[in-house]
Amino acid sequence: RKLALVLAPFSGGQGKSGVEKGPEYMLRQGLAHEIQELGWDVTKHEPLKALPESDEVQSGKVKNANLVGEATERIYRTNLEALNQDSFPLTLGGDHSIAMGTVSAVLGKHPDAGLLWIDAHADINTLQGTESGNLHGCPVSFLLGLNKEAPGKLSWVPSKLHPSKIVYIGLRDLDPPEKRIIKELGIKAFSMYHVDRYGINQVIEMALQHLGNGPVMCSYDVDAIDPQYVPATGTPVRGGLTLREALFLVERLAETGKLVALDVVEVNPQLATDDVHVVDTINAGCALARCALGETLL
Ligand code: DIR
Ligand code: MN
Ligand code: MN
Ligand code: MN
Repeated sequence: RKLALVLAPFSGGQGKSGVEKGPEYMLRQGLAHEIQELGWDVTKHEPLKALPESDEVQSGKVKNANLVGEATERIYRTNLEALNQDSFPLTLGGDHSIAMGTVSAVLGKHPDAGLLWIDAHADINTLQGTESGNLHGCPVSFLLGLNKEAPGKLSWVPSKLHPSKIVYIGLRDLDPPEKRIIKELGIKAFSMYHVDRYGINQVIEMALQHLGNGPVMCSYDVDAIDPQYVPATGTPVRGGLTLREALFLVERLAETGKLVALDVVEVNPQLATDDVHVVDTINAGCALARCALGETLL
C-alpha cells in the first residue's frame, strides 16, 4: 500500500498565522515513521514550495483569492497524480481552503466518491454570503459550484461535487446563510445534536449508508474535536467531539476499506497557550491519521 504524504503548510484561507506550521509539527512528532510502521510505503510531497508570500491584489470581499487559487491548484495536481499511481493521499494542513484541491483530485479520479466533512463548521459560505471573507469558510461552496464567478485564480476549481455526495459530522457553529444552503440543497448533516441523540456509532453508519458503495474521502478539520482535547486551532468551538468519538470515526472508516484520501487540517501550534496544548493538539492530529490508516487498539 502506497501513501503520498502531502504537506500543505498554508494559511492564506484565514487570518491567523501559525496554521502553516501544522505539517512540520506533525512530522516532528514522527508521523511519517508511524505510518510506515502500519505497513505503508510513504513518499513525501511539497507542492507549495516557493509559493508567493501573499496576494498581489484583493478582489472584492474575499481575501487572498489568487493565493488560495494557486495553492489549491498545486495541491490538486499533486493529489491527482498520487491517486493515479494508486497512492492514498494524506494531506496535512494548513487551513481548510486546501480541500478545494484535495477533494477535486479525488473526484477527478473517482467521480462517484462520497465526501465526509468532519468539522464544527460547514465551510459552505458563498462569495455573497461570507461574513469574514476567509476562504477556509468557503471551500464546499466552490466544490458544489455555488459561486457564479470565481475570482482570480480560483476559477480552476472544477465543482464536481453533488450535494447528495457530501455528509457533515460534528457541526455546531454555522452562519445563517450556511444553514439556509444546507436546507435548500438537502445536504445530509449530523450536528453535535445528532451525535448526542444517536451516538457516534449510529451517526457514522447513517453517514456511510447515505454515501453509498463508492469510495469515500474524509476531510477532517480538527476543530470538530472539543477544544479540551484540541485547543490549538484557529476557531475553537466548545461542545465538540470527544477524542474517542473523533478517533472512532476514522477507525470505522478504515475498517470499511473504502477510504481513498484524508485531510487533517487547522492544526495551529502557534495558538497554544502552553506546551501541553501543543502536545495534545499535535497528538490528536497524528492519531487521526494513524487510525484512518489502519491503527487499531487491539
Ligand atoms: C466562519 C468560520 N463560518 C467563516 N469558519 C470556519 O469564516 O466563514 N471554518 N472557522 O473552519
Ligand atoms: Mn472548522
Ligand atoms: Mn473547516
Ligand atoms: Mn492548559
